[in-house]
Amino acid sequence: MKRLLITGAAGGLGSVLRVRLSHLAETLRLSDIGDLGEARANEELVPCDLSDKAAVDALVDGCDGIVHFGGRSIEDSWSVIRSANIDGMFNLYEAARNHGRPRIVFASSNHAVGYYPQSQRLDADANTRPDSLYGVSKVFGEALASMYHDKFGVETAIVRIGSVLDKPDGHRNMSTWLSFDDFVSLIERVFAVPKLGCPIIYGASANDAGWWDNSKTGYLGWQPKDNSATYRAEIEANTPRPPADAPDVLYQGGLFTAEGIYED
Ligand code: NAI
Ligand code: 15L
Repeated sequence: MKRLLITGAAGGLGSVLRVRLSHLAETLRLSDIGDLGEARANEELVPCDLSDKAAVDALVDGCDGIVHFGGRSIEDSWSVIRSANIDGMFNLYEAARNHGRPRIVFASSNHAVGYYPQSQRLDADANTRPDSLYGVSKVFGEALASMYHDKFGVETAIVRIGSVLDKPDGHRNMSTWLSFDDFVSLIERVFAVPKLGCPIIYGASANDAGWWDNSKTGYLGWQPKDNSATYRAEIEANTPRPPADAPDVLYQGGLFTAEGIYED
């Protein structure tokens, strides 16, 4: 494609994937409210606050695809969540509707289903059970993507990301781990398939201890290769196991279920 927009490009995922996804487009348009550093050869930097509707409209103009990482990525007060994740999503989808309906990868989260017990296996048809205002904002984003698909034909890969890390570093993310390599291969498939639709995909590697079933999105041809089991001995040796009644052991969303409501 000619131009791929990555929002949240200064963040943890964006700063790695701006390099790992550069082959997907002639030009990467990188955006954030944070410091984006220097532009590399095929990059253009467009700072933008997602809550600014006019700025987001201009940001999306001319883009053939979008990887939407921008927004608050953990629990926070409602005003912060609303501005970045609710208003920001609406502004992005309005801009996509106005500018040629580019295909979108939406970084949803396991926290959209975080209150499910770890004993339960989920597929794309599971009802949402958000564990935080952050999780509620991801449920909103998923609903918005679905509506813009049905009403206007904007295609979105809704990726309920687990935990993207170089390697798993705790017992819970033996189940939730998504390697960078597997995430890159998923995004490649999203932009390669002729027809995407608006699927829900669980963003996890091929972990033996996984909780999620992606069989409904087999048509994407995504085959994650990494498996947290490679690191099991290391985790067992170095990381104390939390008590059996700890949120990190009971719920898929782990400690997010124990968050209160934050004041501004
Ligand atoms: P991050 O917090 O490191 O990056 C998010 C970026 O969004 C930051 O650079 C921040 O400056 C930017 N941002 C925040 N508010 C903004 C606004 N109003 N306008 C423009 N930019 C704004 O988060 P990370 O880890 O890179 O995650 C990226 C996305 O993936 C987030 O949407 C997060 O919710 C989602 N996700 C990440 C997971 C992970 O394992 N890292 C797991 C599940 C979901
Ligand atoms: C998320 O949604 C967060 O953005 C990330 O920072 C991690 O907490 C991840 O979920 C997780 O559940 O490990």
